[in-house]
Amino acid sequence: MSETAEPTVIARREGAAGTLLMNRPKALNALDQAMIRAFQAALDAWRDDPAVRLVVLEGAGGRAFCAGGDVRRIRDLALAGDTEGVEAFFREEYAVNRGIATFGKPWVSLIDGVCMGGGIGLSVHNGPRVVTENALLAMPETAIALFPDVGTSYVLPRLPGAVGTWLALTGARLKGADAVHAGLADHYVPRERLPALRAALLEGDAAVVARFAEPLPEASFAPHRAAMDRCFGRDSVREILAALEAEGTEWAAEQAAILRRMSPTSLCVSLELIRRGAGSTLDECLERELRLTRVVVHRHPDFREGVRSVLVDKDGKPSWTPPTVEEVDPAAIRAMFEG
Ligand code: QUE
Repeated sequence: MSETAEPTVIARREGAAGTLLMNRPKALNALDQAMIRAFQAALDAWRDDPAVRLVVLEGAGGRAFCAGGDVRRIRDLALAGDTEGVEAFFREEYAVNRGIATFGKPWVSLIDGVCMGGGIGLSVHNGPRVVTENALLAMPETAIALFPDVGTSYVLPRLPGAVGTWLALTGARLKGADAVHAGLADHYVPRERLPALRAALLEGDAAVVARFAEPLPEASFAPHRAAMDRCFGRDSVREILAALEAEGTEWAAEQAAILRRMSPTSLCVSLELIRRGAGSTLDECLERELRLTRVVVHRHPDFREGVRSVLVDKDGKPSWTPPTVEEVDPAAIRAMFEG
């Protein structure tokens, strides 16, 4: 506890903009409930305020935009059997994601550093979304046996080809330019130009972003796009693994090896969620995600085990139930969606 507790979200009016600075740099600006409530308060205060023409969102500390949600606390609440506490966290977080999508004014994210999970949810549903050469975007949830939430079950199936499925299942990290190619960001601006861009945005016209944008280098995953679509376009994780193993390339073998480390249940849940999301509205996706948190967080051992392995003990040796994709019962996955 620090005596001079700084707010973890610094919300200000600057010129014609509302500015939001996520300010928990030691936790890579991971979202806790106080931050989520600060976001909701800003949305409520600025939505109908004509003096606020746009919002600028940034992360403090130079390393991260936002690393995700406070999943360590979610795990503690789950271990304590606090279903209400867990429910409140996700309900409030997803309400913020919905509020950003329906804000009605530009919500400019300046992504200069790590942006994963919850950070994607704060940026992807509105725009323009700006990335620098220092940005690193990912949906890493299958490593902790969660699933792509914060409305990304709506976004991911709408990315080109099977890119969204690949991102969700492997947790692939995209650098700034790749994130634009994938459709998770709109503009690539060098980090050194951000202060000038920020100053220009305070005048209230989000279209200035285009003047700072630089041409994109080719996507680093471009050579693998055809194989990605061939393999990750399948309708079961078993088929995806079989397709990857049949490719016979180094890239495909790497992807299969990555999938083999993730929670098998989470892979199956995530794939089903993305496939269902393709035919749903954002609201329906957020509602489905919220229902799924109740099952995944409280009624399955993998989430606790995944957070333990990745964030608590950091041993990188999760023990999954069941341990392999081959042992996952498809009927059990369907049952998780029925609640
Ligand atoms: C998967 C995740 C998360 C993750 C790592 C994963 C996640 C998350 C964090 C995280 C990182 C740094 C922190 C923190 C949390 O890491 O959701 O508090 O300081 O929030 O492999 O889903």
